[in-house]
Amino acid sequence: GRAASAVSSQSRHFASSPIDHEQKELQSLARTFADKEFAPMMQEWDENQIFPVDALRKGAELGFGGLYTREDVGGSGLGRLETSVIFEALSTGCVSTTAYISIHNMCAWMIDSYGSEEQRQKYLPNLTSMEHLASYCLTEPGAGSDAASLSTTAVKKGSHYVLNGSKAFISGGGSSDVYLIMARTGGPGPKGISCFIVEKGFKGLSFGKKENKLGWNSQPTRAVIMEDCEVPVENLVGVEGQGFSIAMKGLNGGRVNIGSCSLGAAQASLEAAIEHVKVRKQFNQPLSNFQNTQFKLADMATSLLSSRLMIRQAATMLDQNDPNVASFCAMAKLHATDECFKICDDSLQLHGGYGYLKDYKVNVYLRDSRVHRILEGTNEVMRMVASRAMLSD
Ligand code: FAD
Ligand code: 2MC
Repeated sequence: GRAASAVSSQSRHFASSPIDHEQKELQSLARTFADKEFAPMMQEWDENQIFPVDALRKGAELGFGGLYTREDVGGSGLGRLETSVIFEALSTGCVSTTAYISIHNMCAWMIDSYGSEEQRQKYLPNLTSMEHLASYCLTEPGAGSDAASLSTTAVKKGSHYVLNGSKAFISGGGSSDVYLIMARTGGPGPKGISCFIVEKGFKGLSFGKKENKLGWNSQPTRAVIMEDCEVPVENLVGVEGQGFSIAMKGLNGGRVNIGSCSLGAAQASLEAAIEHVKVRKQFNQPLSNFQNTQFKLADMATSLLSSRLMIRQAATMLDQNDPNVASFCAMAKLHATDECFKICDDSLQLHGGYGYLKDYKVNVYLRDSRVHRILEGTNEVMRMVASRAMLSD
């Protein structure tokens, strides 16, 4: 793929678990891109809520639009471990923008894995180039953590399904061209849910106001509303009743991706803390001379490493189609998003009052990574998934 073949000469120190030569090259490629295209803009995109579509398309030229999508439709055909390494590196430049790319990638993978050949050929070339953008639509006002209780309906009428209902908190909502919408075609519970590809122009599809958020400001979040929305029958993904399973399998990868974005936030926050404590002096010496500072840095690096090891193990299990993958993805997401948020907060503390100023970057990493403990399944839901796997026979 494009990402796999591109090589960058720049190498950087990452406190890292073992990755091979090709993975290091991908890491370096993504970090160089993030340093050049994301990092200088991150604070402006955050402050002014700018969705940087041109930067996304530049990233797609390197293969970031379909990292784990097959190559015949323009994807990079990489594994989940490589994908995780790339999302971590990109997030050091902008967490919010990278997280949107990760959702787009999840949608492309769902069409690639469960869509018909016609759907693949129709939608994926434009998605892998990010000429078109994609959104994932599961959550509803009345169905968040209890996603299987969703109430959007899809009723088959001749050559179309007619969709009615609304989706809440949709990342990319209103800006994306393609929406993967989970809707009920059958009875209550997970088995009654189906997955549809809905295009922005389809009759009966509209959007709510842009939400004002604590972070993730470089991507719009809106409600997606369906009022007698007509979707051609050929836009059903897989078969009726398969939608919840497709949605959950997409999210296993999504949870590893979001965890990877938290790793990038923590890595960048740790790097910023190291720079700051070497330069800032109090009591006639650099902050780095105090044992509290030294121990704090050691603790931050230790929990970053444990998070990274768990995320990379879960990614490897996805690559290997391991039967226990759902609970490992859940535990990795739980651990990495909680620990990495704490690393961002510790970095802010080591910056003192300067950490609280918007002139410094650490506040953005903190705000952007806070939501990773809530979305793609709250960390309480992650505990549910992990404990159910342990307690089931
Ligand atoms: P609730 O389910 O109401 O949960 C509230 C609290 O109760 C949480 O702490 C939760 O853990 C806890 N809780 C709930 N049930 C239990 C239980 N059984 N046991 C213990 N505790 C429980 N969704 C999409 O489909 N697509 C998107 O693109 C998308 N993007 C998002 C972007 C942002 C910025 C945000 C904030 C959300 C996004 N979401 C998206 C929605 C997100 O997935 C949900 O917010 C999340 O799943 C939680 O649902 P909820 O907000 O309804 O919270
Ligand atoms: N991987 C594979 N299959 C899964 C799965 C997973 N992670 N989670 C559930 N399933 C399967 C499960 O095996 C079962 O299938 P089967 O009956 O064939 O055995 C089916 O799905 C139903 O599962 P449960 O019986 O566990 O259903 P229940 O309703 O009790 O709980 C729960 C499901 C809570 C795990 C699910 O609703 C959930 O994950 N909720 C959180 C919702 C969420 O993550 N939303 C994120 C929205 S996207 C987002 O935030 C973005 C930013 C994009």
